[in-house]
Amino acid sequence: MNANMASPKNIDKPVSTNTVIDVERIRADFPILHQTVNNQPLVYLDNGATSQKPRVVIDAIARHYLHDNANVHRGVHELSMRSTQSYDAAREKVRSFINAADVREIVFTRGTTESINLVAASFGRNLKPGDEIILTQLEHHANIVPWQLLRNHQGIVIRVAPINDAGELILDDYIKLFNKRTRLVSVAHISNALGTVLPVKEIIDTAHQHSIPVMVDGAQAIPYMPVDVQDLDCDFYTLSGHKMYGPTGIGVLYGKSKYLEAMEPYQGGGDMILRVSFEETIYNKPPFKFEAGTPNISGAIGLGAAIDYLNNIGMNAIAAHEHSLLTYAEARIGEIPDVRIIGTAEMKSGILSFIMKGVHAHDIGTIMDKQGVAIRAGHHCAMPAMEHFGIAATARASFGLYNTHEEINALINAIHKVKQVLQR
Ligand code: 7TS
Repeated sequence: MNANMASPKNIDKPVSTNTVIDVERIRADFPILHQTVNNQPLVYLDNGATSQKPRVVIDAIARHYLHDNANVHRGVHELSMRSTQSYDAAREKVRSFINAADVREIVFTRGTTESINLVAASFGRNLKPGDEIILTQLEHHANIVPWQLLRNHQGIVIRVAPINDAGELILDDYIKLFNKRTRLVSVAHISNALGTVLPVKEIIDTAHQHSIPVMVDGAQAIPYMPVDVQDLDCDFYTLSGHKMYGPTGIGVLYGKSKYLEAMEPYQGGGDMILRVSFEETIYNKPPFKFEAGTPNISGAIGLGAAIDYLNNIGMNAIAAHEHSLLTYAEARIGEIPDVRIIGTAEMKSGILSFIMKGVHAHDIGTIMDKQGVAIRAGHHCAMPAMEHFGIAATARASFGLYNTHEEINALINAIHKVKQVLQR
């Protein structure tokens, strides 16, 4: 486990204090895992892209549609009240999970991509030509392109904090990027391409010394380790439900109230208003101000069920388990000639990117699929990070709470098979 973790001390009960997990019991909760692919047992190691869903999440969504489905907030009838109650309960579960101070700081979105676009559009609206934001070389495209859109329209300047050859942020260089025009820092908590856990506390402390707010892209961190937004003191935090064993199409923007209250709405429509006339519209308060239209009700309910599931297992236990898988996988992969790990940061999550001499990453992925091993191959929507290493793509195995050490053996065997087939 890594020392960069936020303390889970403030997270409300019920939270498991487990330090180990019973993987076989957990695997029984995930129906999809029990199948063969290409006549081999499925070994799902593409959790960084999306995780599989436990039955409790699938059941919560089904239950909603089977028994309670109605629109939220608008109805006086029983089903609408049930639906609203479940939707509100899901928001409270998110609040508690990340230890936000207030439920009004939890905005439901489509996912991390939309959360970042929301901040770029709404917070970004007040930025002036020449104002600067700081990103890092490690960012997912979701934390690059929205800022370029803003640059195109408003002439902001994007400054990029560099990384070293281990894939770690060079903090000294980051600190030097601050000046009078700096307005926001936006950084990944964990790099999806390399697995680096960024020192977000130091990043945030530095920015706050300059009175600059920080957004943390938590898409990869949230399913991996305990996150306490008050302890981090981040100003915005984003997450995607589908990477944390919940459904697709739902995510969260956490924002400190002082920022959410000052920001203009992102989209206009129903539910985000208090009163509308053709002359004037009075907006609703956060979070509703940022949730125009009928929300993803079943998605929020499914996300709430995923949070209950994670709390029962315990985030410390999950991080310890995935870290143990990483350590084992790195040791075993290190024994294979011509294979190089990309991303060797001291602080890493359960993400293992690698390349093989003379073999394209996509070919690695395709041959591994024939062995039933699902990984991702490509630039992982982090082209600037790839560029740092002078490569176009990597093969990436990303671990989840249900993966086993035996599956790492299957991964290693599949890599040997790739060598056999392609390096003859
Ligand atoms: N930020 C990070 C760090 C990510 O890993 C991803 C998705 C996103 C943002 C975007 O999240 P979304 O849920 O809005 O799509 N990462 C990946 C990946 O590594 N493989 O597929 C998607």
